[in-house]
Amino acid sequence: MEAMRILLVDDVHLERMQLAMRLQRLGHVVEAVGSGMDAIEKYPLFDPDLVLLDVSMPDMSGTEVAEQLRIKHPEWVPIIFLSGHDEPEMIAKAIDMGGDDYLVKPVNKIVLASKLKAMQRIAHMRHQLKQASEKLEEANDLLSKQVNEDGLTKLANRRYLDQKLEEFISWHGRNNFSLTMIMIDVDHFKPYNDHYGHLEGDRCLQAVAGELKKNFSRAGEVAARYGGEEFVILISNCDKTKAVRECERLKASIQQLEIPHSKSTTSDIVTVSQGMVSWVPTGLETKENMYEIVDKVLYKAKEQGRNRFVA
Ligand code: GH3
Ligand code: MG
Ligand code: MG
Ligand code: MG
Repeated sequence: MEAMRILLVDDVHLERMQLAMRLQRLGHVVEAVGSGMDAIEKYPLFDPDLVLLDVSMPDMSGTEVAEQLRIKHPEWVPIIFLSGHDEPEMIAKAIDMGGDDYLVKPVNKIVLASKLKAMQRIAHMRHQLKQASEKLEEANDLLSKQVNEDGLTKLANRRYLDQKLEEFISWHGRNNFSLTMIMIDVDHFKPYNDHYGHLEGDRCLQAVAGELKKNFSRAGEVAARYGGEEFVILISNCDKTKAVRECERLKASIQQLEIPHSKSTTSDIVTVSQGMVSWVPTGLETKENMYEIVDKVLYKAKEQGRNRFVA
């Protein structure tokens, strides 16, 4: 069994020191304090597995200390009371006040050692429980991240985009703010894949996504993979004038990647087309409607020669 961290609280210096020594000899780590106030202060710093608590102390009784500890620290750490009294009523009261056990002073060596063993079992279970719940929390965090993330590009996925678009529509509708939505499609991506291979195609999408992430990661901005080689950007509280600048910026940032594309009839590097809409939602628009509208605008950009945006 592993050693415990024991917080020992007793106002009588000699008794405290003797007991501390015995506990240390049994292999435990001991923090010994002489008053209830000190115990309450030390508790969170020391993070004990067990508290040995003298009942009768001048400033604050052991039962009062136990009560306070139980209120302040909901995670249950065993408390064993120490007392010169062995009346049943005293024992019953101490347990009622949040104690787990009761030892009569002077504490018998054998009794002490065996009670400590029982407490070690509890400490061991507590540690295991804590580890398990930490692991569970980690797994939960990972899962909730994965649920909203596109595996290839690490951008937000369609699921997250759908959810945000609905939220944005109703929020901007309520507050009368402009919302901007940009749909982006990689130009001539099928010939890119055919010529350079699917793996290189994936790398190209990752590079494009990297630029989207870089350019649209502020609060109120969402960069997501809509599907295939298509992406959608949402920009909160953004009107058309500002949105045009964003589209220009994005076009330039994709171009500066200078990814060679020998099969493009638009350029000799990878380019994108963008369809953009900026509007003040009524709040009644559906996400399906908006995808359809922005897709039509994107189609115009394709028709007009690609590597451009249409608003
Ligand atoms: P346009 O300029 O009109 O957009 O032409 P395009 O060739 O880009 O259009 P099209 O929609 O015909 O081609 C899209 C291609 O994107 C086809 C598909 O194989 C490829 N694609 C979709 N998702 C992925 C992916 O995850 N990885 C790779 N490597 N290719 C993908
Ligand atoms: Mg005392
Ligand atoms: Mg496409
Ligand atoms: Mg395309």
